[in-house]
Amino acid sequence: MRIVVLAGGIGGARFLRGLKLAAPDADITVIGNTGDDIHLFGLKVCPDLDTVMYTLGGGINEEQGWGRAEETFHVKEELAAYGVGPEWFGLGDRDFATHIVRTQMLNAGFPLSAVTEALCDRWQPGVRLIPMSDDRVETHVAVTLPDSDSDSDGGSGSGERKAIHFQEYWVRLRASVPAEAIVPVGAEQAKPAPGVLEAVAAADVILFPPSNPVVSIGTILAVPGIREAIADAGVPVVGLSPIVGDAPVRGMADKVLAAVGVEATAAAVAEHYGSGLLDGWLVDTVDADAVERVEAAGIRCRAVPLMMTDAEATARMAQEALALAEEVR
Ligand code: GDP
Ligand code: FO1
Ligand code: CA
Repeated sequence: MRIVVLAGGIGGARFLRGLKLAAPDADITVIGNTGDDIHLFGLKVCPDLDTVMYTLGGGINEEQGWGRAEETFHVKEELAAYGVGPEWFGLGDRDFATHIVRTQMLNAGFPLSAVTEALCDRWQPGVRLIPMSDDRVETHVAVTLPDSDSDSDGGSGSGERKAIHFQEYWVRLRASVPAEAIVPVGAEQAKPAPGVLEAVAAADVILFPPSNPVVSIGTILAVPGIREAIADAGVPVVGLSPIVGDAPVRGMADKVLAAVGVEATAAAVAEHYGSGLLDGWLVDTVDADAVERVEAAGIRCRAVPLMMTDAEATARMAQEALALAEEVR
C-alpha cells in the first residue's frame, strides 16, 4: 500500500512513528512543510523536516519533541559571547552539523529535495521524506507589537503593525500577541518538489496527521498544484484532528486558526479543509458531539482516542485512520 502523508513537525513526526508500526509493509511518502524554515548564521534550518527525520531516525530529543537528543549548546554560547544573535532560537551543537551539511550542499547547487535525501541516508527514517518545494517559502505572521516590546533589533514595539517570521512569532513571542494574518511568503511562486505530485498521483491513501492545519498542512496546500493533485487523486483522504477538547494538544494552532477565521474546534478544522479535500476525519472521543456536524459537511467522521501518549496508542490512531479510509473508498 502506498501512503502519502502531509506533515509538519512534532504532530506529524509522532503520528508517522505510529503509522510505521500500524502498516509495517506500507510504502510511505512524507511531504514535509518547509514554511517554518529560517536562515540563521548563514545556515539554512528546516525545523519540520529535521523533526520528522530525527524522530523516525531515533535522534530526537523525546521530551522536547524537536532538536537532537543529548544536545549541548557550546556554539550558541560562543556566538552569544560575540554578541551574535538571535539568542532566542536554541540551535544545539549536534543540530548545527545538520544545518552545516545542508547549507554546504545547497551552496554547491543541490536542490533541497536532494539534500534532504542525503541527510536521510544517515538517519534512515523508513519513509521517503520530500520537502513540499525546493523553492524558498517562509511563513510570516502579521502582528501588532505592544508598546512594551522593546527588543534590541530596533524598530519594533510602539503599537506598530508588522510581519515577522513564524519562528519569531512562536519562539520569541510565544504567540503572546494575536496573529492578525498568516502569509506563506513565496508559496504562490513555488513549485512542488520533484516527486511530490507523482507520489500523490500514485497514492492508495492520503493522510493528514494531527499537524497544524494552518502553518503546517495549510502551507503545504498553498504550494500551487498540491491541493489540486490531492483533490483529484481519486483515493481516500483522511485526517486526524490536532484539536482535542476545543484546544490544541500543544503549540499555537488556536492562534493561527483565529488568524484565518476558523474556531479552534475539531469540527471547524474539518470544515476548513472541506469535503472537496477530505473524505474522512477522526476526532477525539471527548469531541464525539462533533461527529454529526462533520458528517453534515459531507465528511465521514469517527470519534476515537487521539492522544499520542506512546507509540502503541499512536499506532491505534493510524489503524483507525486506515480503517476509515477503507470505509470511504
Ligand atoms: P509542529 O510543526 O512541531 O508544530 O508540529 P505539527 O504541525 O506536525 O503538529 C502540531 C499539532 O500537533 C498541534 O496543533 C497539536 O495540537 C498537535 N498534537 C500534538 N500532540 C498531539 C496528540 O497527542 N494528539 C493530537 N490529536 N494532536 C496532537
Ligand atoms: N522551538 C522552541 O520553542 N525554541 C527553540 O529555541 C527552538 C529551536 C529549534 C531549533 C531547531 C529546530 O529544528 C527546531 C527548533 N524549535 C524550537 C522548534 C520549532 O520552532 C518548532 O518545532 C516548529 O517550527 C513549530 O512549528
Ligand atoms: Ca512546524
